[in-house]
Amino acid sequence: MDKILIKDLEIFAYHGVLEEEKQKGQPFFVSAELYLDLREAGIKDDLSKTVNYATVCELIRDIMTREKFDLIEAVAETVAGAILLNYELIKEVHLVISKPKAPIPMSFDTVCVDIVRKKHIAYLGLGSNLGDKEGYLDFAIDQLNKDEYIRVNKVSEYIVTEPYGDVEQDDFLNGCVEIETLYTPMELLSVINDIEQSAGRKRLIHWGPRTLDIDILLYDRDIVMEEKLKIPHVEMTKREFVLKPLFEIAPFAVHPGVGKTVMELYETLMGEDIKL
Ligand code: PH2
Ligand code: MG
Ligand code: MG
Repeated sequence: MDKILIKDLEIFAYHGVLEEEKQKGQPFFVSAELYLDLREAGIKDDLSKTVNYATVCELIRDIMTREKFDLIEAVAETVAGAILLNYELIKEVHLVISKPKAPIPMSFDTVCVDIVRKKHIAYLGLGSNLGDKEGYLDFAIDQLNKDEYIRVNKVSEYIVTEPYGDVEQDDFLNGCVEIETLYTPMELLSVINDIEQSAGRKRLIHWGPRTLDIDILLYDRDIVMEEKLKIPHVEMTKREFVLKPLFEIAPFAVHPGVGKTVMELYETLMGEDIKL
């Protein structure tokens, strides 16, 4: 992808673990690679189709002079997040923050942190089969959207589905959403657990009735195999109540484990050709 580069922007600031660093301050240098598509701006010679690097520099300066952090890690994290949140067009940021006058009693050129942060695309499955089912799914979408680090891009129709599995229970209302997020998979899991909790979810019976269930189905093309979190969702290829709404909003999203699109998975599950 194209990028805009800012090299060694000098900013005098007061970050450091030592009290003296917070009192006296020192120079910091910031280099940033901003990933965005520059084609249209280049063809049309139009600033509104790109980002103004001067305003990005001002944003970096404002963030670095507004607060005193202990760590350059924290400076970098905050600056990267602010750039991604403030500029819709920027999809990814590579950031180097260096501190050439760091208090190290030896000769050295500089010390720096170098991080990569990006907007991730994830697909979530929503389900409810207790109480105001539609209200709970709407609530989930609302809460996701209220989170500063999440934006809901697409919402499928809600469909009524028979309970899958052996538990006798009421029909479900299911749907899927596409989100853009700065969260890691684990952070996202914790956010959706909180949303389930605030919808009054009680974990009484495994696979039993619930006011609100939110599952991470896909997260970029990543594979996550943690004790508490498996992505892609392990059951998704077997479930019509997942694949049908997911097909509606993301037919060409790829399941990285089996290397197939949602459309192919849905066709395999249903045993028939499905039209777009
Ligand atoms: N969720 C389950 C178990 N069974 N059946 C349907 N139809 N919809 C669901 O969301 C669902 C289910 C466990 O998450
Ligand atoms: Mg579930
Ligand atoms: Mg769940």
